[in-house]
Amino acid sequence: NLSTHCRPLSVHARVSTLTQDDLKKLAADKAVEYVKSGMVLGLGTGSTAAFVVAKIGELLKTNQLTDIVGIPTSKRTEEQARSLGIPLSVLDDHPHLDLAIDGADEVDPDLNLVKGRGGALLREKMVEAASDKFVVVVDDTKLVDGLGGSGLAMPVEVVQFCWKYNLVRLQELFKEEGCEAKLRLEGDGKPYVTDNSNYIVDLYFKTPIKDGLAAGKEISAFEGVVEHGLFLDMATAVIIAGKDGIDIKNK
Ligand code: ABF
Repeated sequence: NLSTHCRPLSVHARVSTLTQDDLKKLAADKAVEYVKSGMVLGLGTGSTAAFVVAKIGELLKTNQLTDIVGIPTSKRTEEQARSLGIPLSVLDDHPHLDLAIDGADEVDPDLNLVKGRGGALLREKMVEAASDKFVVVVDDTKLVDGLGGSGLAMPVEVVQFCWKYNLVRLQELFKEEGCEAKLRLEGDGKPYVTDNSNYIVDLYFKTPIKDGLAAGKEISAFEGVVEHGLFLDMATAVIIAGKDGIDIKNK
């Protein structure tokens, strides 16, 4: 089981300049310690999760892990896992997962999350909700006092049909939080399209969301909203890498 502790890094590691990627890899490697042979495993999306997938591929190649079935949370992750020879399946065939490991955009003190800046929120939520354990890997820049408090986006996946109608409704819903809603665009100015052929409306808050549970319910009640990036009461543990070492917070 994951236990709460802070493992200090060596003096050398502390004084040397660890990059954000080094921290992500530290968290990823720690999380992979909880992967056991025979597991059905949710494979997250994003740069931190990519380190997890790479490590699992490495352990399978050297037979330190066997009989893993990976359930990818995006086409990107599916491609990476396939290229590493990780056996893959889908929820249809493996509706029950032992463990899912994924990154996050924000983590609050109760281990509630904002996810989906990478655009994979729908598949992430489906896979992670089906897992016995959901371990989140982040560097300490992701910690916030309240969700929506980082000033960065909280994504909502919406159907393409009349997306503007839902964008306006979402912005109105969070008027008190000073919400600004924007359609996510690609570099070429075209709308970003998710793996599920939907659009993403990114919500930017001036003040954190007051009641995440109520907010999630209200967002989901809009017809045409497919999923939102509030992952509440889902993480069983969060592995946080900072300059001084790894901290593991358990639910
Ligand atoms: C996924 O990747 C997403 O839910 C989240 O948006 C993002 C985090 O990316 P990174 O690890 O690159 O910061 O986990």
